[in-house]
Amino acid sequence: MYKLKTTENGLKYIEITNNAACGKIAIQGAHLFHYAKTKEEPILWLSDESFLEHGEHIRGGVPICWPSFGFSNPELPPHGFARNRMWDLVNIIEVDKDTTEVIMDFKHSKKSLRAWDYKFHLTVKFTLSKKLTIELTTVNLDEKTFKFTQALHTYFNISNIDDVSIKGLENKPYLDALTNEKHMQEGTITFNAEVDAVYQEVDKEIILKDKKREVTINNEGSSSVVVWNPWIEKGKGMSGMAKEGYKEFVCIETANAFDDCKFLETGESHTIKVTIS
Ligand code: TA6
Repeated sequence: MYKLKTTENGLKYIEITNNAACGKIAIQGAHLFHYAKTKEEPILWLSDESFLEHGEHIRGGVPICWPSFGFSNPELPPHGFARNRMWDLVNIIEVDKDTTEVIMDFKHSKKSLRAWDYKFHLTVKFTLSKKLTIELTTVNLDEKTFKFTQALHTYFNISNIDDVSIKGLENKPYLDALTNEKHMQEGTITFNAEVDAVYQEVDKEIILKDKKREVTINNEGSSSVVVWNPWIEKGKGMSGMAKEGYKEFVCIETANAFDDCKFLETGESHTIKVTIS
């Protein structure tokens, strides 16, 4: 079952329910801001102070960072413009009683060409079932080659930041975005301070181990992963985040960032995909 709804603050979204899961996807940014398996705690975190207001940034869920991750393109807003624009709903397919597919797209416009002078077609396919998959495909419709970076900036709901660990990134090189230094990951990742790390050469399943459950993350078309938690001080200053909000989530972001940036020639496409279970 699915419904097109609008929040009291004017944010248009699609509400999806099937036997296996439920979800909510805002038309603005094609932003999935709720996903939970039936009778389970949400997998995705959504800030209690998130605006859910048309034109405002949604804090949580899976922001689509495109065509640039972070500040990698100084001419664009941080994390690019795709997450702030209205996408088009292409189709909703109820594959079976446990599976719903939602396809949305976003093409270049006079406005986007002013910000980023390339013609493109961006399509995202969400599959909500016992697993969540998100596939984001970029097609270069321009006569020029373009470079882009991107991330599915997933906020995972956790019991407490003190009680989680991340496996699967051991012995991977990473850039510490806080110091701009490069290191090698030793052992599992735990948290006792702000973490903002871009891992490269990622080639296997990642496991987020929480007190209450384990969540697995498998990536395709991506060899970089960003791990982020703002901790106390940074967390206090983040828009749409409560003072203690940092305790409730960790971001593990399937990306094409930094060394894992992508170049597309005319007519070429690239798909990045995350499977969360
Ligand atoms: O992905 C980590 C990061 O780049 C952090 O440095 C922090 O800026 C975070 O994204 C939040 O970004 P946002 O623009 O969503 O507030």
